[in-house]
Amino acid sequence: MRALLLGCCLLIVACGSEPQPPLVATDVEITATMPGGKMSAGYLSLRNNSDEAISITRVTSPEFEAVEIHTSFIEDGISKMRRSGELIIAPGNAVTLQRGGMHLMLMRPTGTSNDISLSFYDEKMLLLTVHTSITPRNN
Ligand SMILES: [Cu+2]
Repeated sequence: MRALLLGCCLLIVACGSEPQPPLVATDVEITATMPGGKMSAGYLSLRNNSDEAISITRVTSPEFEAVEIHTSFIEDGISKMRRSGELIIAPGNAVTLQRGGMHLMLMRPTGTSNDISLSFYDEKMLLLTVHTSITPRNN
């Protein structure tokens, strides 16, 4: 009986009862769409507190029809962007999505809500859901 109990405890530890959640988002900013526009950009930092690389392959939001992970780059002096595949965060590392670099492209708002939720998935499951508000455009 004792052996069985010990076995259960080990199993729980092995499954990762870590003090911190494996993936943490900070400094989340969602830009307002341009007047008449259909796109917002999302910036944030994602920290991987786990012992394994995290690969984000899909981001969704009920407030937008589509969310893509994009990379900005300069080509012939012009700032462009392309859709990038997965977003990989090494164990113990953080990745910052920011202006001029990787960002989230939030396309075609489904309504007029300023309250946004973003869900981050890997190949298998939901990793994290973040709730935030659109940052007002100051012009
Ligand atoms: Cu983009």
